[in-house]
Amino acid sequence: MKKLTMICVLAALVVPGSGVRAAVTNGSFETGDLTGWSWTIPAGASIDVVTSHSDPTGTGTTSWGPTDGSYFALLKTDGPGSLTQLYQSYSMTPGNPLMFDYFWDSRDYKPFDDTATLSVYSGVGVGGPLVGSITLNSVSADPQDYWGTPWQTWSLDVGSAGLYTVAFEVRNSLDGILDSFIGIDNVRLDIIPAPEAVLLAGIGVGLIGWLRRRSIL
Ligand SMILES: [Ca+2]
Ligand SMILES: [Ca+2]
Repeated sequence: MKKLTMICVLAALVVPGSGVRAAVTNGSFETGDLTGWSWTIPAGASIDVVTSHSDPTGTGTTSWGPTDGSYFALLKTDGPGSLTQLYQSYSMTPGNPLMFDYFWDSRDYKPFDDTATLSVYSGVGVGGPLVGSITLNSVSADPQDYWGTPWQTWSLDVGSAGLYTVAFEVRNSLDGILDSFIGIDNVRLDIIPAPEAVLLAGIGVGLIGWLRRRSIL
């Protein structure tokens, strides 16, 4: 509890003049590029801003367009254990969740357990303490190999006001032959009316609550 208080105080001190945005910058990628975002792209991996994506040999959903506007971000991993990250920092307060649209396009099969995760770090950047992380999808949990999901809307609420970095992540497993993808669009800070909010799980001593709202398609 003492540590938590210290983190919040530190965040309050860092916010002024740090360049951290209260709102999301280019959350729908309508600039056609990654303006406003930071990233980690290992060798062979990629993050592109695209108008469409398809996986003709996949199972489940196999083609995607943007959920908002004309563009979305497409993250690809590569190499054993390589982690591709796309992130931005926000001053967040309880009841004002970060919402985003997301899909998963696995190009791999069991036991090559590629995974997509959402991680939250304290402060600016991904070098700070990890507040919480959740697996959005993984090959081992998919109903079929080479699985793709429709776009889904997720939201992330915090239990304590502070400065956080939210990272969308895709990781390769065991080999670098069959890479997996995630798509991200329409990232925004929003207010969910209480009756619509359904708490799935708590992470980190109630600091973060993760909400899953609905599927779009
Ligand atoms: Ca968009
Ligand atoms: Ca793989």
